[in-house]
Amino acid sequence: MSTNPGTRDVALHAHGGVDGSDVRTVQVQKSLMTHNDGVAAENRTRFGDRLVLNIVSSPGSGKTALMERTVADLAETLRVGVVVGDLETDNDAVRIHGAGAPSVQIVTGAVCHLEAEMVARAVDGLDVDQLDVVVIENVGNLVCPAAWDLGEDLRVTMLSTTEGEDKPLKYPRIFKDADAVIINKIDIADAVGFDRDAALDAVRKVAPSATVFETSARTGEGMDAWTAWLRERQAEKRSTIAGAPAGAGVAAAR
Ligand SMILES: Nc1nc2c(ncn2[C@@H]2O[C@H](COP(=O)(O)OP(=O)(O)O)[C@@H](O)[C@H]2O)c(=O)[nH]1
Ligand SMILES: [Mg+2]
Repeated sequence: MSTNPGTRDVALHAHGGVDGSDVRTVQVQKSLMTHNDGVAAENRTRFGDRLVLNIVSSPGSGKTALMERTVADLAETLRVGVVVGDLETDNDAVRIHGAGAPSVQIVTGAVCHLEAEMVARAVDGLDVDQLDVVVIENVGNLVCPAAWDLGEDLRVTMLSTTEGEDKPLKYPRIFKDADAVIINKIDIADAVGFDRDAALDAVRKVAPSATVFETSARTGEGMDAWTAWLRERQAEKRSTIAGAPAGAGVAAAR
């Protein structure tokens, strides 16, 4: 067991014994979250005026496919680097690299979400100064990643047409904090009997202020609106930080 309160060993092994164990577990978890929030703040400082996204969804919604297209579509205008989290394999980092962007894979083993410290270590493998946008593809999961700030500016939650329209209602926490919600795989919406109105209603109910995109990472439909939004957010962050007093180059914490 590690002595560092921010390591996963503590969280994994902190499930106590019998009497009083619940209280102890809560305290450890709290300290873990406090530690995480501190590292997330350091990440935010380190990212400077780069736009940083945290993309979350169920496994297989199309996060990596969307990123492959996004980095290719933005190649002329923005330099994008990608950090990818998965329980095993570096398949996704290889795919992103194949699409033309630097990428770093975090292999989390048994951990079902990324933490700020994992991102801090991964970012050592990216030449951040040479980037305009950093995308963090979180581990595929609609529950665990919700609580962990990674130092991002924007959280993007993805839902695909094959998952069922009510996912935002069933997993509200991960949708309610989203700055954008992407409904992906619209190319097969009809084939899978996707009820678009019901899905949009569910998203609006849980995340009324999120910007909603409907995309197909397969055909490219909807990509223009998504990449235009990213360019706007990136320009906005850059100008906000350029206009901030010296030394204040830190975006507000989420
Ligand atoms: N038809 C269709 N398939 C897609 C789309 N986006 C991703 N996929 C497929 O869905 C599967 C999972 O995609 P992937 O990008 O690995 O999902 P991730 O686990 O969220 O990163 C792959 O077989 C993709 O080719 C899409 O927009 N339309
Ligand atoms: Mg992926």
